[in-house]
Amino acid sequence: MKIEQVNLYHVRMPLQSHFETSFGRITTRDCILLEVHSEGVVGYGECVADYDPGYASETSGTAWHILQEFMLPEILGKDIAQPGDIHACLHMIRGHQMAKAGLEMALWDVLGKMQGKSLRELLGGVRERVDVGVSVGIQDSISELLQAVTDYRAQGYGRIKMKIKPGRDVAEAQAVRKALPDVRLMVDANSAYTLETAEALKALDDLDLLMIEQPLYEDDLWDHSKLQAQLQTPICLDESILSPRHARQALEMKACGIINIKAGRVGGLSQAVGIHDVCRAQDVPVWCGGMLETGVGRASNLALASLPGFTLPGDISASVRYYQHDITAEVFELNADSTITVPDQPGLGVTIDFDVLDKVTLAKATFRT
Ligand code: OSB
Ligand code: MG
Repeated sequence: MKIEQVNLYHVRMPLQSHFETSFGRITTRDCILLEVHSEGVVGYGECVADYDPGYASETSGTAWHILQEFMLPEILGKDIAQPGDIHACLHMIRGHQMAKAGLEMALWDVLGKMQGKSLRELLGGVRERVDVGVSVGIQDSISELLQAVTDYRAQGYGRIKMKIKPGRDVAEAQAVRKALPDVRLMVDANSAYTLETAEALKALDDLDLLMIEQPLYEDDLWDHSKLQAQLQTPICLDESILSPRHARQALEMKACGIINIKAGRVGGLSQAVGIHDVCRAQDVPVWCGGMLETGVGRASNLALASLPGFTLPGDISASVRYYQHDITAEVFELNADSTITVPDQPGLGVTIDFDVLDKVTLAKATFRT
């Protein structure tokens, strides 16, 4: 794949409803859409860095800067055999996983279109539909939370994740468990606790939760290990795991029992598959996390989640949960069995709706050899 031209679109999408986590509330979602031109084929990738550095240190602004100044000059004109090979070209760029992952995703789309293979086929996925759940933000009151989760349950979601933060955790989870005794339930703290404040989380052990996601700071592997020893509920790491090495170390330390894999957070699909492989070799379950992606990133997540080790439902909800008008012509719908069907067309299997893209694009730039 000769990389001849890359177009960047800074996109800002209005969310259907606000999304609140322990690090803040958003009403719009930023991303960068990458459009790679190679030998007559055009592929798309989504860089999932948000406008603000709340979830991770990368932002749409830093990703644009790093892509423009460092990554694209390095990659333009290169002939790449496999999408994961870009990391050898970019080895002098530390961090910036989400920027790298967006570029890698576009190359997977190009490769699939050239070879007439879906991303699922290219990655070795084994399922045609994948189990999914919905991630519910922190609500203004417990009654609004109960309304939100029962609505999602009625729509067919069999797994619900609720966002928590100190002071908005145990009572909320107890209320949801009481209202939905059979739902597969879990919580996500997005690094809002310390070992001391996490004492409160021990009460969650009575609620039959699937897992507690990322209670402590992202660089606190060791403290997660101490906390896991005090909890029955498995800890799942999200923010802490940026590479297959981190995954191995976290498992060696018993810092978690489950890993959330987001291709963006770990530098791309090839590293995501690498983490999947590390976990699968040790029978550690993984699942596909989400970053409120557009249809482009959602297609990539569905393909990733079709790999055999993804045995828990992913944060991959139907398109309408996020956006009224998505930038892809394809709309992802929830099947009656709480699954979403994995695209089977070449590459990501999605087409861009340029009328919508135009309306949500804040800035566009073209880079050529
Ligand atoms: O921590 O999993 C997270 C969204 C943005 C940033 C971080 C997270 C999330 C979600 C939403 O939980 C998952 C989704 O539905 O895309
Ligand atoms: Mg998370």
